Amino acid sequence: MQRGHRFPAPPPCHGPLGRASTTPLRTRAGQKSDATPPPSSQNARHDRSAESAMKGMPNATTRPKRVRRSRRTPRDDDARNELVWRSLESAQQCLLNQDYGTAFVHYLLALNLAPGLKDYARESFRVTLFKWTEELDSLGRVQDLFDCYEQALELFPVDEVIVNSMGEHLFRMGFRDEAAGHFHKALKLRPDFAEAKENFYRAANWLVERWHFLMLNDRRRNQKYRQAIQKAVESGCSTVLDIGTGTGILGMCAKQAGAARVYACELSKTMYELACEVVSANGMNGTIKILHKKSLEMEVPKDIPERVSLVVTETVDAGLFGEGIVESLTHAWKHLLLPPQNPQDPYSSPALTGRVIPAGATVFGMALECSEIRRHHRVCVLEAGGLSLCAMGGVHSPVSCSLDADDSTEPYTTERLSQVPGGYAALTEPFRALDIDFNSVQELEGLCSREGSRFRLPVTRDGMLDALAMWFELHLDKETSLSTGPQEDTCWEQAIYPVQHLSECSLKAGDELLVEVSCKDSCLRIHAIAVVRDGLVTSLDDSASGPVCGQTLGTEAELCSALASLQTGRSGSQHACVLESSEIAMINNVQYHESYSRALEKLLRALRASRGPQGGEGAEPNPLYVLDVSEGFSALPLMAGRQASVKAYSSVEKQRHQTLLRRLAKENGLRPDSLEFWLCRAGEDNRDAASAAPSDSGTTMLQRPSSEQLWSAIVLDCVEICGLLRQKLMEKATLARCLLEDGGRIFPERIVMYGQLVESDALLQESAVQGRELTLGFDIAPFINQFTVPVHVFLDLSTLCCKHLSEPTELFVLDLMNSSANHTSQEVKVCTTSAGRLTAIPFWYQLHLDEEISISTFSAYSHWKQAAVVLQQPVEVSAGEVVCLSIKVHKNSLSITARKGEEPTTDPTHPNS
Ligand code: 44T
Repeated sequence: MQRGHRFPAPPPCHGPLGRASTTPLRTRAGQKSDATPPPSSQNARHDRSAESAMKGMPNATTRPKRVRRSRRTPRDDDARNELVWRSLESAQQCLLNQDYGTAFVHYLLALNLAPGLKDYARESFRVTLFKWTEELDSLGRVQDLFDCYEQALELFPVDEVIVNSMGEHLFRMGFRDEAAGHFHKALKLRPDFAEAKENFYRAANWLVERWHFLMLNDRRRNQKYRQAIQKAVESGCSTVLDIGTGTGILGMCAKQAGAARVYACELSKTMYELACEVVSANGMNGTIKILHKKSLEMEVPKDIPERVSLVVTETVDAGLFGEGIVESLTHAWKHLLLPPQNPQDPYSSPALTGRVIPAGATVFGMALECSEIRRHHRVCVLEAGGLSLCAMGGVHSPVSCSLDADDSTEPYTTERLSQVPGGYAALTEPFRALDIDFNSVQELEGLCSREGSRFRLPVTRDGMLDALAMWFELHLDKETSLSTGPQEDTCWEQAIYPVQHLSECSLKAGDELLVEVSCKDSCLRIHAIAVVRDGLVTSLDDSASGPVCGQTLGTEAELCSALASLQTGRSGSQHACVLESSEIAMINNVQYHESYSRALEKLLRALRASRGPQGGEGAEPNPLYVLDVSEGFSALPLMAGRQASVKAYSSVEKQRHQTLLRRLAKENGLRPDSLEFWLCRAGEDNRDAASAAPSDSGTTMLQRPSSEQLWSAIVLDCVEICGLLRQKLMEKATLARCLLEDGGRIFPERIVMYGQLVESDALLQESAVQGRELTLGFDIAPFINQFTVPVHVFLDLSTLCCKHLSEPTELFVLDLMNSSANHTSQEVKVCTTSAGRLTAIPFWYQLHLDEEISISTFSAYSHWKQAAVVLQQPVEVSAGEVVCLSIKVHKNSLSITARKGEEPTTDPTHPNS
């Protein structure tokens, strides 16, 4: 639910691409930071001298010179051959000795001297390169690492494995644009290269956010923008700047409307390149000047030769200001636009004055009850799996706009309220929270310095105050507006400000809710301050418990003085702890904890029984060891640690998570030694092992509890919140199996993936620009659709607009206790239950903890979201027809293709074909 973590943000990356979540590549507003490359930029790498290129090599003081000699004598040739063979031999020997750096230097020398041997040595060269760069990576020698790749690519410029692998390093280090380029190239070299394909999709998801498709498919929005631009240009605005041009669409509208000169800027490199392609494909090459720049960095005449008469922009997010429109327009008025029209002179020429589309906006707000928002932002249960959770009281999510919120918090999250699972109830009427005139630089500048405005909202029905929501009407000009409201038929989401006060807040019809709307750090904020009931003001401030300010109110002045005496803002509870909203939803997932608690108890009881009585009277039996390697916060070790003679190990890394677990352990009467933190131990006892693979704590963690002990149970976190299986899951399971005592188990022991055939227009809309028609008459689809990805994540299947064409069907099984295979390839026949256009196959998992107990990742209170494969080509089906699904799981990438039952499969290598 948190912005930047839910759809349309991409899934977090693990495994080969590292843990993207630890690389802060997104700004608060969700903008990509590819405008500011990390320290060692592409150019820096290209500008390097040959000397610095040698830094990547150990024991190397001189670069193998590629001196071209005009004439060679036979003696020279002999000497050269001798050198080549000796180098090759040394390379192989070093490779065997795991001295990869030296092996790499020898290979470079040999193959540069004798290119004819490249094919012969290719495989070993690749292994050497990968091993050596892995080592450089773990030593943090980034520059050296890329030097090696560049040298390797000079030798093997069309080796798709090397190209792809370099892309993986680039991606992990934050050069996402360049990484995507490498994956794309690798795929061009070998179109069926599964790893490169998965990597490309992952990068595409980062680089071109899915809402681009929604916006381009929103015909009404496109037409309204075009109309407003056309009118402005026809009225005389002849020079135009499109800020945040995306695919270039608004700039092209201006040009088409007859603007004399059009400029456009775009901060994302990928989008900038896309805009260049689109503009040129539409025959406007050279007529629109596109800059890869943030508008705030633009100057006249350096970047554009003149001030413009019209700025067009759609740099607005669900919270209106989150893409920085206030700063961009303030800057544009000062540096890029002609002076505004003088109100005293309404007839001044539009060609000599400046104006902005959109001209302004009106923001609306509303209070609401919504159980889905509640369960993601506050702990609602007091007990789970037999554990008391009272110590969780102070936990809150990182979405908060209270006054003392720090950098780690977001002021709002987003939600499409019309589709929120479980629905919502409005507790007040929508109210007009703010009006902003984008044509007034004074208003733009004053926005953040102005005092917050307070509103008294009559409560219209009883309910729990879970959130305040905001949306807006964007006034393109005097006649045309676009609304992002929850009632509209729009693809826009609304900004959600969860109410996170310690005590629940029940409102009653007839109450008055006092809210404050303000603008801080260029973000709109809305904050519930107090409730007025029967003339009594109750503060909603957390520093107070219950009604702090019982004051009878008569006049407005009395209310004001009562409010003034109320402190606003969270004063900070002693026990406050921030958990991700998905972690809070997990705590609230009672069924998940009950299931784990029962399964763990069953297993541990059985193991204890099988060991029989131990030691003498009063002697401590040997403990049973339980390890939970969940990602992020997990209370499961407490469920194990609660039982007699169990030592439970948690792998939570963050200090605040450990503190919270200790507090819970104490509250639940666990003995202090029954809960331990595995990472602290792993750090102390196995420092070498841990530092050898810093990017993969998951597998580093998988070790014996101590040299002479094995685990009784290992809890593996198999499914990411976004709905995909975790990377390297089967490798981890294989490793975990080796560390289990006799009778020990992995939880879950088996995962069954289910899927369902559906017709969903909604999924298509956010997957690619639809239809054969041009977009506003422009050819855009083929370019942006290159960034289409087949797997959609973070879906709420319960509210996805779709028609079911089949029953849920088992697609495949992963046996974590048995198979060592990490890929599966399978054909499944599904019988359709209704006719329709099969466009997508949503999928989810049943996690079997043991024979009897299982958990679904698609249940009413699940903390997991679901995912779906969107088919490249829809398949028309009639009711009762059989559809054959060909499912391939390779490492972590899943692909599903569908064909009608009777059609022969096109894959001759398929085992079932
Ligand atoms: N999301 C809408 C936000 N930019 C739209 O790089 C609505 C989200 C949304 N370039 C569901 C539905 C919807 N100078 O490419 C981006 C961005 C660029 C700038 C140069 C600047 N100062 C900026 C600021 C942003 O502008 C483009 C558009 S931002 C639009 C945000 C369908 N979820």
